Amino acid sequence: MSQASQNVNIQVAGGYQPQIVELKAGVPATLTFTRTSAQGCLDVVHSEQLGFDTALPLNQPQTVTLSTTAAGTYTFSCGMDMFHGQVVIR
Ligand SMILES: [Cu+2]
Repeated sequence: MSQASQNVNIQVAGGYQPQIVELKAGVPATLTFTRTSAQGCLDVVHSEQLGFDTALPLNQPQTVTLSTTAAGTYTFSCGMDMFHGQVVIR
């Protein structure tokens, strides 16, 4: 992970792996979600707090860009708010 950017890969298969992502404030960040299991209802990942709402076609990595200007703990979830992950910006 360089200082210029932060790029985290999250595998989506019955939940999020890793489930908690830690990022440095003020460094541009992306999350790349790859759904590798057709199980469950994880075909959408969204976060009102972080400002994304993204469909996750099976085995097609999807990247979202985050603003890391405000430190804090943010939640993202599947489309039905059943599975959750966290982004911790500090
Ligand atoms: Cu769900």
